[in-house]
Amino acid sequence: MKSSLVILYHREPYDEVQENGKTIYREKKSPNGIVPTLKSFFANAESSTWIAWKQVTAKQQEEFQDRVTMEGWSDEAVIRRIPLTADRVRNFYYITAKEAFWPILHSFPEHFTYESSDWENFTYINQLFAEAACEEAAEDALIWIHDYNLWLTPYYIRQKMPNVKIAFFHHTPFPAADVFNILHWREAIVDSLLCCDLCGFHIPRYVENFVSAARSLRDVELVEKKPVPEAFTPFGTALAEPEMTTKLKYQGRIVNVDAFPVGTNPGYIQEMVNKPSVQERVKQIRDDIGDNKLIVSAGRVDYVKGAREMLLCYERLLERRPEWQGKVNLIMTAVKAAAGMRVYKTAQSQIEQLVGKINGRFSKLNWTPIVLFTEPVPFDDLMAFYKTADIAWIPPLRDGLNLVAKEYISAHAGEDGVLILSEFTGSAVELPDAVLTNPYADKHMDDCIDLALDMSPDEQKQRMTKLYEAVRRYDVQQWANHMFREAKAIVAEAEEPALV
Ligand code: GDG
Repeated sequence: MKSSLVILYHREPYDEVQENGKTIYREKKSPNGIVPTLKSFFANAESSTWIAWKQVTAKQQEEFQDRVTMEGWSDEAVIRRIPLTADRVRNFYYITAKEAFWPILHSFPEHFTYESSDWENFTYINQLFAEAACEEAAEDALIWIHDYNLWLTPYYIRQKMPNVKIAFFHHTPFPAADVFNILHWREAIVDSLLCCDLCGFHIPRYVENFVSAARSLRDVELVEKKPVPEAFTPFGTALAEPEMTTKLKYQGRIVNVDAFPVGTNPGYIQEMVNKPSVQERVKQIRDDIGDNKLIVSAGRVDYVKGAREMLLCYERLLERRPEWQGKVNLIMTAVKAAAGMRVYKTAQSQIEQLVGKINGRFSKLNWTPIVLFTEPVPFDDLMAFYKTADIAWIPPLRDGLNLVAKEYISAHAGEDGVLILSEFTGSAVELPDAVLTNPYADKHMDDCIDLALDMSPDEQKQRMTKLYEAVRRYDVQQWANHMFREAKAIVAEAEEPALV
């Protein structure tokens, strides 16, 4: 049976576990709930397919099972896996995507390397995804593609299925045209994105950046532009935009463009932080640190995430205001990248060296300024860190959105707590009640950490109430609903008789 919904996401939605000699595919757990949310749409579609890649050895490839079903999901929901050898994965994901596209998407042209990229391999894998999608999709299906790893897939699908509906969502920023155009494969990428019916981004600024890149390369007509939806700050901060393009026309086809940021699942996070095991952990942490202020900073090692700037600011704090020595603790997760992702090596050693230096310089027998985790901490621990922390410090130099901000707010609903959030994260234009910080300006960073440490409980609660309102209103369900609502509207529009 052909599928009415096909999702292409390079990550698999399951953990592979062995039970009683059998392989079970169990839904992946994450606090933001993207997989469980998409599951509800899978359940409602008559039949659906999720396509992802799976790294295999040559031997595994021989007897590879390319279609599996997940425990607890409908039998009509199939996971289709594209087997890739380690070499192909390395060239596709670790090198071409992370060394060429990632730095450009995040406006770090100085990190861009072109020589080691393998465009042929990238194209080949995108073609494999497109072929699999065309095999699975019904003629009137919706194909929803996620992220820049699959930039070329819409083009190859459109060649084979001229009438199928294609939606694409970018999880990263989309940079200004003069940065995007550094990619010398820019025409192929833009041509492919212009094959979509809907091209989605987190925030209006990225929509506008895409539109200006597309119009700098191709004769694209601007059909409709509107004031930005009320969820977004229209001015006054680094990534704000007052207006947003919503429709383009290229070679006779309409391309809808839109901003709908990913949300989190606040109800689930509250359930988690109130579990007895997490409450017990919260109590242990409080017993350990007493009345000290606790700051949490969570994320992956990545030069875009601003960990270096945050650590330098923390060091300046302990120097500038020595009364905080022994009175503040920073818990930091900087989860290291997969082995072989050489692009993050420098960022990782920078973090480790700075943490070592700060701890070496300021530690006392009974106090260590920073606790660093480079392996992922268990989910319950992360929830306990959020719940206990007086401050969440999120300093990226650039970030598509940042879900940690929304997770921290969800854990503090109705309570106090301060969120320091970089203006250069997409979520900053949704969360103006955070302490918005500019990680490129030392003095501004210093003022923001001072403000957070000195903020009265009343002001904290007032800000947190507004922050929670924004996170609750635009949660992960709303994100997926938005996408499916828009896709349905596109189908309806296409079916309307043309006016003559
Ligand atoms: C991309 C874009 C965009 C972090 N440390 C641990 C841990 N985490 C979890 C957090 C959160 C997730 O990882 C990180 O989410 P982000 O949104 O911050 O970032 P990316 O992974 O870079 O994701 C980003 C996102 O896509 C969605 O569109 O927001 O801008 O770059 O959920 O909770 N989880 C556990 N242990 C840890 O130590 N268990």
